[in-house]
Parts: sequence; structure tokens; C-alpha cells
Amino acid sequence: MPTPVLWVGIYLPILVNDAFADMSDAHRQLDGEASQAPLAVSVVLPVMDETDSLRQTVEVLLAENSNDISEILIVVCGKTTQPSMAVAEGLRARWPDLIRVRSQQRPFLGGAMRDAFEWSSGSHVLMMASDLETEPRSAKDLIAAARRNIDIVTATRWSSQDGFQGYDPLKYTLNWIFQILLRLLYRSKLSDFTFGFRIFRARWVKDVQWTELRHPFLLETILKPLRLGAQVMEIPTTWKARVEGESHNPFSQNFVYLRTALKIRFTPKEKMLRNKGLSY
Ligand SMILES: Nc1nc2c(ncn2[C@@H]2O[C@H](COP(=O)(O)OP(=O)(O)OP(=O)(O)O)[C@@H](O)[C@H]2O)c(=O)[nH]1
Ligand SMILES: [Mg+2]
Repeated sequence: MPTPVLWVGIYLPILVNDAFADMSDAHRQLDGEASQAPLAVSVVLPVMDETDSLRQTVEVLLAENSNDISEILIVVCGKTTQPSMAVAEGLRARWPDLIRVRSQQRPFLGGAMRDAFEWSSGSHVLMMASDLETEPRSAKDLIAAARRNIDIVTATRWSSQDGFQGYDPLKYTLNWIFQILLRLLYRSKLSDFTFGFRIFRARWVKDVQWTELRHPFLLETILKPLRLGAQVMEIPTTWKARVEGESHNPFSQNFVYLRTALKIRFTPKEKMLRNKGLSY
């Protein structure tokens, strides 16, 4: 039989099947004992043009996790709109001990997140968005799982039928194919590598040498820890398209994700650490 026929007809289905066979394992890693002690979570919220969504995100986070959140870092930049700035300042006035509003020094979304990683002071760091596409009601599930001494707990949209609501069909298909590719490339059972809604034990944001500045940073935050041996588990969430403001992730940027994935796959481990003396 010619090689291309073998590949498409036999090898590829086996690889895809293998990639999905153990999907539930990523959810089954919850074996550590949960500690009852509160965590000190630094929440990172980058903001461009959100007002009501930002307010709602903060209100839900604090209503459901007030014992575990030690600070909320609202990261703004020169392009953050005036109405968003006003909401951020209003939130800081309401919770002056918890909320900090800071201007990013590095550019773009990855730059905002990387600055906040450096500013964070908690035992854990929760990265999410302020456009309600990262469901704030799932934060308590991420925090509950993080109590079990897991290095990184990350949200997946691929666990339930209604995991994606209002997602572009072409992006959905490309995303699905990309997730399979990542599972094969990284020999991982995770189902959602590209969703930037995750909680880290602080050392996993402080010790890693981050390089991306734009949206592919969201992918970098899971791929480098995976290469370095982090224990990662997934919990289900739902994604709902924003109703306010607009995405700052141009469609063309999706193809840069592939380059990021390949680059990180073949980067030597010691180059992924900020301090060469650390062992992972
Ligand atoms: N401070 C800051 N915030 C940003 C920047 N880019 C995006 N954000 C915010 O980060 C969050 C996520 O950005 P989005 O552009 O919606 O990206 P996304 O939801 O990951 O990607 P899509 O699914 O393609 O929309 C939103 O709350 C944005 O307002 C930036 O350069 N600086
Ligand atoms: Mg968004």
C-alpha cells in the first residue's frame, strides 16, 4: 500500500484515537489530600475595553473566594479605554486592600501577564481575562483543585457539550486539530492547551524564562511547565463569547501558536529557567 494511504487510512486514526483515549486521565489526577488552609491567590486581570464584564468578574471572584484571594492585579496599558480605567479605579476604591491597578511595562497581552507574574506576591497565581470568556464562577473549582498540591490547574472547554458557546466554527475546528497535535507533540493527556485560564503555584510563574509577548504567551504558560515536569490537571469550564468590547487576538495570530509549540518542544530545559542553578 502506498505510504500516504497508510498514513491517512491507518496511522493517523490510531494516533488520534490514542491521543483521545485517556482524556479522562487528566481529570483523574486529583489524588492528593486537600488542605483546608486558605491559599493566598494573586489574580491577574488584564483589561483593554471591559467595564461591566470587569466589574462582574471581580464581584464574582470576591463573593466566592474571599478567603483565598490575597490580591487582584488589574493590568492596564496606554490603550485601555477611559471607561475601563474608571471601573478599575472604582473597584480599587471599593476594595483598597485587595485591588491594585498597575500599568504594564512590556507590550501586548503576554507582556501584561509577564509583568503581573513578577508583581504577584501570593502563594498561587490565577491568570484569566476580564471579558467574561473565562467564567469567573469556575475560579473556585480551580482553587479547590490547587489546594491538593497540584502545580498547575487549568480549565478545559472540551469536557462538556456546551463548552464553547458562540465560538467561530472555523476556529473551533482548527483548535480541535491543534489540541490533538499538541497532545502528540508533548505526549500529554491534556485537552485544552490554548485556554489562558489557570492557577499556578507561584514558583511556576517566577522560575520560568518566559519569552512570548502576544497571545501565544497563553500557550507558553502550559508548554514550558509541561517540559519541565510540572504536575498539571484539568477541570471543566464553559467558554461564552464576550458581549462587550472586542478580542485583541487577530485570526492570523492563531498560526503563530504552531511556531511557538514547535519552538518550545525543542528548547533545552535549562534555557527555560530564569536561574540556571534551579533543578526541575
Ligand atoms: N492590559 C492588557 N490587556 C489586554 C491586552 N490584550 C488583551 N488584553 C485583555 O486580555 C483579555 C484576553 O484578551 P482577548 O483579546 O479577549 O483574547 P482571548 O480571549 O484570549 O482570545 P480570543 O478568544 O481570540 O478572543 C481581555 O480581557 C483583554 O481586554 C493588552 O495588550 N494589555
Ligand atoms: Mg477574549
